[in-house]
Amino acid sequence: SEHSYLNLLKDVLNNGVKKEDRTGTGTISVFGYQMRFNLNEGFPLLTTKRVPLKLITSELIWFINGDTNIRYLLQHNNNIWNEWAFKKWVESPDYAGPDMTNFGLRSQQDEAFNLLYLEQEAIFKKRILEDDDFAKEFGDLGNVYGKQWRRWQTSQGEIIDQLKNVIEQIKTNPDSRRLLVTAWSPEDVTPQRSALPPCHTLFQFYVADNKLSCQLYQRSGDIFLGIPFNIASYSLLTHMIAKECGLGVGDFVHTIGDAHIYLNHLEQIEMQLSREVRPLPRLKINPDVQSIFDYKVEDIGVEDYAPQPAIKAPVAV
Ligand code: THF
Repeated sequence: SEHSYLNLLKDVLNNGVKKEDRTGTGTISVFGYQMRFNLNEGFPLLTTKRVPLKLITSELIWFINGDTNIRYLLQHNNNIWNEWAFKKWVESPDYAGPDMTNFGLRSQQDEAFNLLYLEQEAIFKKRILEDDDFAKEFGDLGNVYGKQWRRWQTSQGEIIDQLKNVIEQIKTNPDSRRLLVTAWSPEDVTPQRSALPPCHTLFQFYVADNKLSCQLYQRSGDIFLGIPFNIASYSLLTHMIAKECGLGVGDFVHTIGDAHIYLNHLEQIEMQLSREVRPLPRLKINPDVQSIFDYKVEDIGVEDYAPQPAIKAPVAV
């Protein structure tokens, strides 16, 4: 239930160690943590703050479609991957605007700079949406999830559709202990090949009693902003695949390596922990969609979702 997540927040606040990180923000962190959500108890979308399911759905459909270009996300008013594409642009010879070095931190600390940043970000978004060549060059994040799940490239030049294959295996060989999809490729985790090495390294399915369970190994998790998205996203994926395979749903097991709270999220977390938990919503999937590859954002929704208000927080880049 949602308490698994709230306990994660409390455990890291109480037992986490201070640790510097790539982004320069600073974190408190623990290593090795596991949560379990029984998907029959409701859909695990947090109620102690509003979590935007529309953004989670469009991101997941983007992955499932094998897309790695943020243009699709922007067309769905989804801005959660902008910073990583923007970074590539402002560090390229093509960029001629004001210096954007370290824009993530500076935009939080310097209001004048923040205005410059917002201006450049708006220009960037408009060009991604309107200019095909620009979008091809600067909208693509490289070998991120969509590519790795659907178009894994082998050193022999073959393409492997891991997602399609795992669904086929769940249908024909449900007792298999090899129902895995990996996003992590040692060849690809260089800045040239992917904007951000995948946080969701690997996931595995498990079928028992005609129910489909899923476990994610996440190497690194931003507990306040990312983890609530990730829980809902993999739970939704499990529902979609279970439906396609004629199975019920079991558990979503979430295993995290470096589970961290950014130091600029502490006040938000204190507020969230002071709130009462409400009943989880129920997932509604359009029953007419047969294949996981045919979903549109409108096909997914929740019922009886009555969360407390959203809590804003800066994302570390
Ligand atoms: N980097 C960091 N630092 N944290 C992450 O969670 C993260 N992600 C993805 C890639 N890199 C990451 C991007 N996922 C939000 C949520 C998920 C993200 C990125 C950002 C976020 O800001 N959510 C807001 C709402 C945003 C909005 O309404 O536009 C929220 O309040 O939940 C790990 O997957």
